[in-house]
Amino acid sequence: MQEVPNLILIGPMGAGKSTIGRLLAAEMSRDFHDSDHEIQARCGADIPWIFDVEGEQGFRDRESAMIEELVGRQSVVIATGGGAVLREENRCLIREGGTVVYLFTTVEQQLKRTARDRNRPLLQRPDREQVLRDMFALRDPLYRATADLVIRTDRRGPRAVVNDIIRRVQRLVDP
Ligand code: SKM
Repeated sequence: MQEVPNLILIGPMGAGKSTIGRLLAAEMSRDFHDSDHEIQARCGADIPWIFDVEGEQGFRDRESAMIEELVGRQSVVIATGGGAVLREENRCLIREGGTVVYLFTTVEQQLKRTARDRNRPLLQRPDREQVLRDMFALRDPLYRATADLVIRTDRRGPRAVVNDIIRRVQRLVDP
C-alpha cells in the first residue's frame, strides 16, 4: 500500500494551527499531534514554566527533540510551535517529514486571537504588537521557505480553511 505523507502545519501564534490541525485530522481520519501540547505533557509543566526555569534555549531544545520524534510517525497531522522554523535543523526535519502547510495570518488577527492567552511567554509584554511585527519580519520568509503550500487563515473560519487544505494537498498529489 502507498505510504501517506504526514501533514505538518507551521505558522505563527494565533494562526489556528491547533484548531485547524484537530479538525483536519478528524476529517482525514488521521491522528493529530500538537508539538506544544506534547512538550508540556512530557515535561509535566506548562510552557511559561519551561521558559522561566530552562530559558527559551531549554524550550527550543525540547521542541527540536519533539519535532524529530513527531515527524518520525506515519500519516499523522502535526501542529508545530510558532518558533519551530527558527532552527535550520528543525526546518530540514519538517521539510523531510511530510507535506508542509504554512497557515498564514496577519498581525491584526494574531493580536485578536492571542489577546487573553497567558500561555505564550514571548507575548507577555506591553509591546505585543511590535513583538509580533518583528517576529513576522524574521519568520515569514522561513515559513515560506519551509512550506509546500501557503494557506490564509484570516477572514474565514477553520472549516473553510480545512476544506482548502484538503483540496490543495490533493492537487499536489494528483495535479
Ligand atoms: O511554542 C510556543 C512558544 O510559546 C513559543 C512560540 C513562538 O516562538 O512563536 C510559539 C508557541 O507555539
